[in-house]
Amino acid sequence: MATQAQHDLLADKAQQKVQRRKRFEQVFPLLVEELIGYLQSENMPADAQDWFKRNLNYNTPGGKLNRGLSVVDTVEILLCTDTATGKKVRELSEPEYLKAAILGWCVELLQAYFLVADDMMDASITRRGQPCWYRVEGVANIAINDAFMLEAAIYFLLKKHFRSEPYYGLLLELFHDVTFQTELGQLIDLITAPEDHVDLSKFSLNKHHLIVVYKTAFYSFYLPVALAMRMAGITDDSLYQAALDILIPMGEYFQVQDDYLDCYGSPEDIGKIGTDILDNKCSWNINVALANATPDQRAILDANYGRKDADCEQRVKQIFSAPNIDIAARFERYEKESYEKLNALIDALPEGAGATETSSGLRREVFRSFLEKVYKRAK
Ligand code: DMA
Ligand code: MG
Ligand code: MG
Ligand code: MG
Repeated sequence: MATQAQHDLLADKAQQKVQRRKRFEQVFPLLVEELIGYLQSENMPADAQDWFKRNLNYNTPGGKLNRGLSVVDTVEILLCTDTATGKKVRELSEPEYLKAAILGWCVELLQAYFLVADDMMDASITRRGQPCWYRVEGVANIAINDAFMLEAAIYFLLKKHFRSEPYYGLLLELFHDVTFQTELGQLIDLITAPEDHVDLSKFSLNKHHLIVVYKTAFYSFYLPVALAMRMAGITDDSLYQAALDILIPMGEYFQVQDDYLDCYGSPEDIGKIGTDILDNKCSWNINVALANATPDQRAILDANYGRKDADCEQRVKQIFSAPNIDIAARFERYEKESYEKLNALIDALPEGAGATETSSGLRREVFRSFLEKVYKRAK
């Protein structure tokens, strides 16, 4: 049983988490003001200003904010840890915090941009507990331009706040590179799941690996940490490679969770209604099922997967939970093994590698705190 002291410590940690999130959220309205200020300066009509504001507020906050908060957390770990003792020795200054938070919101804007488009392409219904943006009254295909505008907001904010920094070009390069990688991932996700032609023999866990690394891991895991490393003045390429070597498998684990929750999460928790079976997606669930199905089960999967029909979807779900397939049990095992594997990777990282006058070098805590945000998540 937990002692009173342990209990207090946990309550304290939970409280800190709420505060960190609140402080980060308070920055967003300032950025909206700056963006709308630009439209005003260009004499855009009031209805255009209102539309953009609604787009920004509907699609950017309201998620878990793991990506954005990880930028702030990483900057704090890199700048405020004493290299020798590994202890936190100071707080971020207000200007440092603001810069880190702006980079964090730029990652959240990138995410908003991808999600608005993703929901149209995946024919999804809800996102973060509300209708997908393209399904809001009067929006429809305007959502395509709205997605582009969410992306444009990133570069407006980067220019405004980072143009005079020596690492400005490197931030742009990072955003451009991971955007291209994510779009490659979305491309292979979509062409592996044609709407009118189901062919489960095209799927494999190898294919799945390629899709999820590109569509999710680079922008969701590598980008936040790499941005923070740039801001902390880390220049050694090998440290970016070391970060990538941990964050790509962490991102893969995260997308397997997403695939699992698409079928087994509750819409109240995950804020969205799963569409992967209807959409013929090359998800983790179907690949694990294919690897373990009997010929009879395989025939049922062939006949029912990827059909836009709720009864077909149910039949697929039944196969997923058959005793010899039992996706839920296999996922539980996968989750445990991934957690152990990721912790081993983190433990092997040389603590404080690349330390300089201004930064404590790469710290294991950067990766631990990111992993703790997603481990055993239900949403
Ligand atoms: C997520 O893929 C990838 C991007 C780039 C948004 P997904 O369609 O599985 O995401 P979700 O389940 O959130 O719609
Ligand atoms: Mg989707
Ligand atoms: Mg998708
Ligand atoms: Mg999904």
